[in-house]
Amino acid sequence: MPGRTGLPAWKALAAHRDALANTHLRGLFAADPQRGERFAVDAAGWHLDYSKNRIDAESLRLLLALADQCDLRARIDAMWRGDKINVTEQRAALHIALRASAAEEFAVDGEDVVPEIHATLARMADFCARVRDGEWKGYTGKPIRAVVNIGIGGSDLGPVMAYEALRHYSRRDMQFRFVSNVDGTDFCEAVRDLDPSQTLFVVCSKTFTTQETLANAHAARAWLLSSLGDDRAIARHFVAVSTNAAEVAKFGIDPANMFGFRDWVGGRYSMDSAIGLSTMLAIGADNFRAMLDGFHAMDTHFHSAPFARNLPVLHGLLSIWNTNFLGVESVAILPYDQYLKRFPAYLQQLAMESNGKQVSQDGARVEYATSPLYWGEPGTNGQHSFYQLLHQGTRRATCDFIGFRTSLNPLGEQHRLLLANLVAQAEALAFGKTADDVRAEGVAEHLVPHRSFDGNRPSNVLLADALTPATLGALVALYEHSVFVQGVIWDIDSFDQWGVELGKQLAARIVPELHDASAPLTHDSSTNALIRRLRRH
Ligand code: G6Q
Repeated sequence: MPGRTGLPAWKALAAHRDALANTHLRGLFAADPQRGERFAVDAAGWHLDYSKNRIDAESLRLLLALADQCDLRARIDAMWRGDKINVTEQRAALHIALRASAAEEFAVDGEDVVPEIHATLARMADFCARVRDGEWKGYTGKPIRAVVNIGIGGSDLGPVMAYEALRHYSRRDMQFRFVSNVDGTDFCEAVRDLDPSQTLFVVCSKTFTTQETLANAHAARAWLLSSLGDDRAIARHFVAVSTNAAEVAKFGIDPANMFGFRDWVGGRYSMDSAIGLSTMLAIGADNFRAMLDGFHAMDTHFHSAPFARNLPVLHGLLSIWNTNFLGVESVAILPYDQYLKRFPAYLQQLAMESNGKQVSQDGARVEYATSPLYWGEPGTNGQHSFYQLLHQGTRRATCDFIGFRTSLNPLGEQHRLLLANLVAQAEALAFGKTADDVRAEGVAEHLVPHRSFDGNRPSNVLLADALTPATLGALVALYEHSVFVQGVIWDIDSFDQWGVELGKQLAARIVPELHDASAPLTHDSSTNALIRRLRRH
């Protein structure tokens, strides 16, 4: 089988890109008055307008042919079957089972995993109800009023993003904090105004061996015991979410207070597993289930819709077009909703840890670009900062604008202002402003180049009616599947993360070297000098 760049569709796309080189979005829209409606798709409460990408009907036809030639359908079926599609770790990637209905079956190694998932959800719901109702008491008999999630990476970014996104639906008489960084500042600032007797720690770690999480969990235990003074308090103030019952017990958390999941849930795909316990504590079990239903609706669409009308497939293929054929290097995630302020950070991990790889599944170096960089901020704030580069810079980025028709906090005209800005930015990027238009406004000739906009800069617009648990779930599932589609086209394992290992190993070696000033240093001269400098201070 030829490598990806040798596939007929890949070659045809390269030729097609050259043929489109002088085409501007202005021309494409002028030639097809229906383009805005034609290049759009709806699924699971979301509307994707992808018409402002530099594509025509032939580009789409060729991208869909590329999906076929990369066996996308077979790879989706393999995911659904629970095959070990995470080849380097020999694991299934079956996060779709986390949101399956009780009537469905998903098997790993011949065992249906859905009953266990629903049993865990029921335990989580029962626990959350008891904490929220005040029935679950702290060691001194007071109800819990603060929840501190301790975890990092996939055990933090999903929970904190979901909490912030769904804050509107959360208990306002409780505090929710998220501690991830091994920097002691993170923990100290998170707990400084909390009452230990009313604080519950949720220690989230799939492996329960992660250095940062264990350091923070030990700090939490010391903080709690310095106030409550009795080891028996741990059982009332600590719960764990993990796959590793032995390590949880070793830490001193009663396995009865542990919520489990399985190794076929990748960290960055785990916010809808038991790792979502803090989310459920905040929004309640019914809202959590509504979020799972949103995930499930997008899963069903992804699995069953023809590729030409399939939202995650089209979204993923457009990223391939922009990355591999138009040379775009980054994707700006621009939610026009303040509640989604952590969504860009969440997506950074989802996309870049999944597809930031340089070898194909069989270990050969790839000869094409893989994941672009992801970054972003909520609009309209970003407009007053980095949008300058998006409009007139020499670096090419694509933008995903995300917005909601209605606001959860209507405030006079403000939602209309917000939405007008979203729509205007996508329009400005696509169509720009020609030098002639600028001159016609009477601008002095020497300023014309400064005030012209080339346009022809691609973007997607994603709209839903309102930010609800269900639309959030569907949005996350859309990106999960888009990332998978891109990984299939790039022929990489989107579910491992070996690239994070080396830094961890080197840090483990340096910790004792910082501690012991007499330890010989055998690194390079820069690393040695930095360690000596840090020892002095
Ligand atoms: C995610 C990664 C990584 C992981 C963290 C935390 O896909 O695997 O971000 O989530 O390293 O790991 P633990 O949950 O095991 O502490």
